[in-house]
Parts: sequence; structure tokens; C-alpha cells
Amino acid sequence: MKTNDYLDLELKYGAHNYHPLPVVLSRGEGIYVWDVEGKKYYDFLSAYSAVNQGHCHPKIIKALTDQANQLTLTSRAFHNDILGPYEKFITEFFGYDKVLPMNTGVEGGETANKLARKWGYIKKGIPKNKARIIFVNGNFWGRTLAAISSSDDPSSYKGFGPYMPGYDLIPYNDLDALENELKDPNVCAFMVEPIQGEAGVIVPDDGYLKGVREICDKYNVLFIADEVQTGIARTGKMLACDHENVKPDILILGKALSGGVFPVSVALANDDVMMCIKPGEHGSTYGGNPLGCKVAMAALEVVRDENLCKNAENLGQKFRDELSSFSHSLIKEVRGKGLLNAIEVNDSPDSETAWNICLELKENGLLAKPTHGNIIRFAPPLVITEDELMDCTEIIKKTFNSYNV
Ligand code: IF1
Repeated sequence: MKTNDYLDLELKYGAHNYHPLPVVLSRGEGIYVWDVEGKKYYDFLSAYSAVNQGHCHPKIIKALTDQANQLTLTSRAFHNDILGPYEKFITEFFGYDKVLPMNTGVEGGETANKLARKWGYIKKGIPKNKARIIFVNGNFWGRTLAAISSSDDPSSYKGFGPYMPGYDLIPYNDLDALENELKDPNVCAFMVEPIQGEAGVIVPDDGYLKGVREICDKYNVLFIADEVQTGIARTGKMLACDHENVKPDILILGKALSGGVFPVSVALANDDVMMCIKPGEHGSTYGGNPLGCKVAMAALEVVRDENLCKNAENLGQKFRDELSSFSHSLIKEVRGKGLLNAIEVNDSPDSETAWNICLELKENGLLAKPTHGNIIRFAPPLVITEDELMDCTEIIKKTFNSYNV
């Protein structure tokens, strides 16, 4: 079968809830993927930062296959010999008392919201059903009804009402607006991405995260950091919060926590928060399963042992230097941190330019996809070498130069 045969199958038998680039991949290794015609590409999306360790990393695949032949799922009705060691490993790795294991990033977010509300009622004394959580404009934390209830993007929330009460929005990167909201004693938490991914790789001012920490402390509000996309070395530190040495009260991780091999997410917190949830009040069938736990431990060991934070920091700077010094009428801004970067195309958000540039990039052997309209996100696996990165910046420059507006 050829590319179009696969596209036809998806068109006929699959929900039309995505608009992918017209490429059908059949193999991945490191920073490379191949399509069904055998064409090789640089992967500059990394499955939305889930494949930070590179496609099919041998150490992670070995962890998967070894455990898959041993024990894959017990449910939490019984104990197993992997969960406890995983919980010790990951809580020590990130410096929290306890972990609540889930599967997808949005389940991590839902878990954080439930923990925050419970803590608000039990520890902060918020009246029953009055707890509020504050989010920021441009946030994205998934597709559940709670997640879209906090969204200000119509493509996320429109047509799915009614919405979750107790959620309110303030501008991103605005500490005055934050302080103004947190004065309300019914606010239990502030949930924010340290860098906004979906909104278009929006990097807040230096000091923003430190300010969030201080204001949350001042008003006894939990700081929830959604590091599902920015975490696990993507921005050049293990966590994006590490750039300002701030520690959130609840840390949400997903995506690269399991290196693109198996869905694993977590909410991490100290006992003061985590012990507010009692047996039977939260969980999931696959949450904390032995297979995912083994994969996640291997995925984190790869990040640590292969120094992926340093590589992301160094090569991310090189990427931005190379493209910032490349002047082109279609490039409005190059921005990001570590290897989470974006080019804002100098055209209207509803133009097809960014999409068409991504089609040209595909022809030139590099896969990337626009986020909001005119912003192209560039996020390769963190195992990329300097030579490979320089080859990719040349492809990007060549593509812009040959693009006929
Ligand atoms: C889609 C976006 C990225 C996330 C942050 C939680 C989640 C995500 C910061 C939920 C998920 C994914 C979802 C996927 C595309 C992708 C995405 F474009 F949707 F927004 F990366 F930017 N927090 N992001 O980015 O994690 O439940 O998906 O495991 O839904 O189209 P999930």
C-alpha cells in the first residue's frame, strides 16, 4: 500500500478529529522517521514533545519488552513488585513526598485539579463547592470537559458546553492580574504552563515563575505547574520551572515521561496536598501499571545518563542563533527555550502560509507542523547532534528562501 491508500482508510473509517500533514510514517529511530515509500525525515515535532529520548530508544524498548513478558497490568486492586520501586524512584528524581500515577497528560491535569480542590476544602477551609482554580489565557492542558472548560480557544471549547464551574482566566505573564485574583480566599490553585506550548511557544518574562511562587505563598494558593510539554529536559533543564529555581506544589508530567513508548503521566506533590485524597477517591485502571512504570524509569534514566538537558540547552541556543541571524520577510520572530522553539511566520494567523511552508519542509525532508495558524513549532528529539541540527537549520533556511509567497 502507498501513502494515499492509508489516507483513504483513515478518511473512511476514522473520526475526522485531526488534520495531519499528508505523510504516512512506518518507522522511527532516534531523530529520524521514514514514510511508507521509504523517504527519511528529520522529526521536528517529536510527537508534541513525547519523544524527547528519540524514537524507539533501545533502553526504553528493552524495558518495555522485558516487562511485557513478565507482568503488564494488575490494576490497583492488588499490589505488584514494580509500583513501589517506581514511586520511590520518581519522587526522589523530582523531590516530592508522593506521586499519583495516571496515563495521559490530561488525566494528570484532572488529578491536580481534584487534589487542589480537596486541599482547598480540607486544609484552606474553602466553603463546600466554592473552590476556584485560576488559569491563563492561551492555556492548553487537554481535551476533557474540565480541560476545555478552562480554555479560551473556541476550537477547544466551542459546542461542548455546559462547562465546569469554578474556573477563571487571567492574562499570561501578568503578576498583577494574578495577585488580584488570588486575594479571593476561595481560590485553591493557580495552574499554568511555564512556557505555553500550544499557544505558540510563548515564553514569559524572566521572574514570572518566581513571582507566581511568591504570590501563591502569600495567599496560600497551590501553584500547579503543567510540565507535560515543557518537562523532561525539553527546555534545557529537567523542568522549565528549574530555570527560575521555583518548586510548584503540584507538578504534572506526561508525554516524554515515557519516551513516546507507552502513556504514562503523574501528579507529584508533598504529603500536605497528596494525603487529602483517601482510598477510593481517585485512580484509573492502568494508572501505575508495571509496564508503564518500567518504561518511565528507563525513559528518565536515558534523560539523566545521556545529559539531554545540557544538549537541549546548547543546541536550542544554536538553533535560535542560526535562525535569528537569518533574515527573511516571512520570519516575524524566532523564540523558545532549549529545544522547544517556534518561528512566527509574518502572515495572518488564518493564512495558509505556515501550513504550506510545512508542506515544503516535508518535501525537503523535515517534518514540522504549525500550531496556532502562523506559528511553526520546531521541537526535535533531544538526542539530536550539532551536525544534524545544523543540517536542519540549512533545510529550514533553504525552504524559506525557495518559498514563493
Ligand atoms: C491534541 C496541542 C501540544 C499539553 C500540555 C497537557 C496536555 C498536553 C501542556 C494533555 C497535550 C497534545 C495534545 C494533542 C496535541 C498536543 C498539543 F496542540 F494539543 F496543544 F503538544 F501542544 N498539557 N498536548 O501540551 O496531554 O492528554 O494529550 O496526553 O490533543 O491534539 P494528553
